[in-house]
Amino acid sequence: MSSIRPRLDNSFRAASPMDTNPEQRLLTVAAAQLGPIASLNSPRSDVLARMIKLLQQASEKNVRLVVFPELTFTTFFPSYVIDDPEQLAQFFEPASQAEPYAVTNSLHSKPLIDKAAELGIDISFGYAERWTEEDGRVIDYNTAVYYSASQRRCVAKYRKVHLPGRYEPDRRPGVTQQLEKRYFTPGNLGFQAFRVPGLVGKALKAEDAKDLANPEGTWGRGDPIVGMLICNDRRWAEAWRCYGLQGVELVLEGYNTTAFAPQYEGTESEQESEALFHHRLSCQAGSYQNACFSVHAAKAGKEDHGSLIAGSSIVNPDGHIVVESRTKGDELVYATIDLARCRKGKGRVFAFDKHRRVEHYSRLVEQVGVEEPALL
Ligand code: ING
Repeated sequence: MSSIRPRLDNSFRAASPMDTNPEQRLLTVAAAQLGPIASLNSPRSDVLARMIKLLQQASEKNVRLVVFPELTFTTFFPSYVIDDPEQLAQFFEPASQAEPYAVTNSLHSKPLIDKAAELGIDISFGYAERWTEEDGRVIDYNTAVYYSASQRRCVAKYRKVHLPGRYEPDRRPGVTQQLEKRYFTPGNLGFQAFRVPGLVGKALKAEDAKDLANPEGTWGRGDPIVGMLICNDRRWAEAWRCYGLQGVELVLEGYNTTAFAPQYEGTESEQESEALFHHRLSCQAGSYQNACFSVHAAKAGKEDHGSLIAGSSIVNPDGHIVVESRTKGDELVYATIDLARCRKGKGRVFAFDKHRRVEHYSRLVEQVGVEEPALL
């Protein structure tokens, strides 16, 4: 073919009227991948030291936001049958209406919070939350929080909605357990996006926008819009879309994903590569279909209960993996992203207001399981 086909990237594509050149909203973000936390009684101080070391590395790379894994302080204990309530309690951080973010004062996490504040780095991290209701009822959640260094406080909490696995242990010998339905209650906070202050320059504030006639004129100009997911949530398009319908620009997600389980089909390497494929597929599809960046932080490697995939990554609004971890150990996976790149997808292919036909979507919220068409 004689004619030179223009390369796909932007530099060759003639600017179209759609291509307003929005101001850049640059931000350096990172996934702090943790290697294995071997056992049920791995010393917390060791884990904290590893996390603080990753924060220090982040600071040297001018990273402003670090995402830590799901249940980041301990081994993935839902892989164990833990019948002793005392032993189970040690994995949980108490919280209540009086102190919804007590975790930041816990000896298990305060050194991390203090380091984040000192370095001026926002962090999100997952942990097991033991919530005491006003009436004294205790409810256990698989939770993540967002800590704003500039505000010196947590500004958001998310509780994992999609709990995989089962309630009753699988009593077959040698199987890998997945007991999140046993240890946690499905999250009750929904998928609430939130804005994070202090991360991008010249963010439009409500005060300055109050006399703007057209609210769409503020889209993509305020403080970054963030949503949090936890592990299995990333496999559910509904969860991503709830954030997409809030204009999300950055989804943060930590995970512990089994690489191999003896009860499933396939060799260790076959299962691990399939698990990595489905992890990437979920993250890339979610980002692309909601025109947002996403940051994914694994707890990876061989823990006493079994092995977990790595694959920590940063994905862009076109669904491309910008950067991915190269090891199964502690590793900072970082990139400078331009949140303005969300505007193309949000204004064209996924301009939800122009293209969605909600009159046909009722099954999505009226049905839980499959209802097949009648047999012929
Ligand atoms: N772990 C796994 C995850 O969703 C899983 C559970 C693995 C479900 C593979 C389906 C397939 O990544 C957690 N912690 O949710």
